[in-house]
Amino acid sequence: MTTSITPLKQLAAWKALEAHFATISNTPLRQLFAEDPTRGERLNSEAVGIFLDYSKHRITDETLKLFFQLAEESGLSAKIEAMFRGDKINITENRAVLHTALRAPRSASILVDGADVVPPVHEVLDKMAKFADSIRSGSWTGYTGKPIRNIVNIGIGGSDLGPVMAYEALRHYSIRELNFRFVSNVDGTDFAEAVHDLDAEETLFIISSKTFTTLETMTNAHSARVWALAKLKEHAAVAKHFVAVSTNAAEVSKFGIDTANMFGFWDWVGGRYSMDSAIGLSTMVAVGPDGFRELLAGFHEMDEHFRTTPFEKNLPVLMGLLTVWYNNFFDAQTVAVLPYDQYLKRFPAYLQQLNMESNGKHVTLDGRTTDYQTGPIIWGEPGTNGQHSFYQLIHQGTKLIPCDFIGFYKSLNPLGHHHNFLMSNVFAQAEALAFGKTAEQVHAEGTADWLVPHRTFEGNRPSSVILAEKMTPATLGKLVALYEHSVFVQGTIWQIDSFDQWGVELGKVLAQRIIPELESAEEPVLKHDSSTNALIKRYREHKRK
Ligand code: G6Q
Repeated sequence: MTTSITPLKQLAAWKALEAHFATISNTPLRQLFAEDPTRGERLNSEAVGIFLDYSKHRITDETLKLFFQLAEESGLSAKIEAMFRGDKINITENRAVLHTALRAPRSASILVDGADVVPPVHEVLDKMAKFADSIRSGSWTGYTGKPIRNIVNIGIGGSDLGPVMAYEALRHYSIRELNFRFVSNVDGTDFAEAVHDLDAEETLFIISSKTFTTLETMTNAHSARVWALAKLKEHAAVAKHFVAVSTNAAEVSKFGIDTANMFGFWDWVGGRYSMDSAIGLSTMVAVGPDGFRELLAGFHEMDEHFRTTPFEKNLPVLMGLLTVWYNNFFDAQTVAVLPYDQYLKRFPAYLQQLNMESNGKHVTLDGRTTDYQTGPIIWGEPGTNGQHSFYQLIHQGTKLIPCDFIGFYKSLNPLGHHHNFLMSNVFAQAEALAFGKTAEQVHAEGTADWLVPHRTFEGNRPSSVILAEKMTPATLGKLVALYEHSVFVQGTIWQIDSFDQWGVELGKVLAQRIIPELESAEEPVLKHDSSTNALIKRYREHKRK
């Protein structure tokens, strides 16, 4: 536990923000834009090829000034340095938080407990590159001599969401001769459907698990071994069809995987921050070692921007502080992330874990219960699909939902007018949310009186627009790092540990207790609450029928 921290609500900047909020909370964006014709050109920042327009937020220069002051009073600069330096800022697990070291150049040096972590990072990257090249070139063959055509990543949570998201995002750059599948759920359907049309002789499993003890992953890994050996027969085949990504060499070799085919990482890499560690092995096989290094370079550029840029121009700082503004002052419960790029279809799901597992906490670093809201709910779908379903609620519902629109100047698949149509929707949605349509305007269109309120849009719904050149490995790295650091900024303001995840433990422990109660031949003596007891009994009865 750290020494006591001045509670957030007692900080001078927080109090000033409360007073300031009272003065501007009802000011419409229409008015803010009318009063300052330069607003749309002024309130933006561009760095490392990422452009952020934050002019359509319910803020003034005063709001920003107070938030930068809040960031200072919260010690954000020192916290950033502490993270990059490798201090053990994950205090409840006594760990350094060094995903930034995973993308540090070879020439860098970062010490954890006196040892430089950069050389081992590059050793693993080099080993991954050799392996990826051998699969891509066909020189790594299966046990019966056939080249590998299918890669199945088995992992869950941080060992799945990053690889899936990155594979989808970088599909344009991926080797088309290989099929990639991802199995995460302990529901047998996930595994069965993933392999039903695959030939075990041509299939390689990457078992991705930091601990190599996770129930879902190990259950799927064992089923994969049974499935593969049903065709390949010899146990020796495991070495040619299974590799592991893990920190646990003992469990990896117990499973039967040669540790020569194990790719390591370290306890200072959190699961949800691990897509650029060896957990990204499937990504590297897909896009090749050069593509993966480009991805890492993109991450690193954003890291450097975050570490060195004054708050006023710092993209993750701006985004993080804006999230706090709506979360804590406007009582917004969620943030919608709306990528207008089909390749980013899994990005909102990825960000769900990144944000919600990091900042879904209610105890501060010094052990107090927060008397304010922390992490928002993250959700979203790629545009324009959402416009034909849930956008209605964002435009005319009763909830305030800040939106992040993400778009690109260029499409990787230029096709007639598609891209202009797509991007026109980004600009139109942000415009409609901010400025709406007044009753006068609706009236002037000849709408019947009784229908006017239904067709009026009050506007004043905030959004950010994030633009970049096109989807590339480097762009993806920059975008992910942008959100990672924004999450860090939010966690710093809220005084929580963004890097632990105790909240996922209890359910896991209880499931372990219930498994034998579902499987035992004899009727178990159930000692849960009456609802859980009844559900277990009912399940056993129906399973038997
Ligand atoms: C992420 C979490 C969690 C973790 C999974 C998988 O930050 O710690 O999502 O990644 O539980 O864990 P293993 O990689 O150990 O199987």
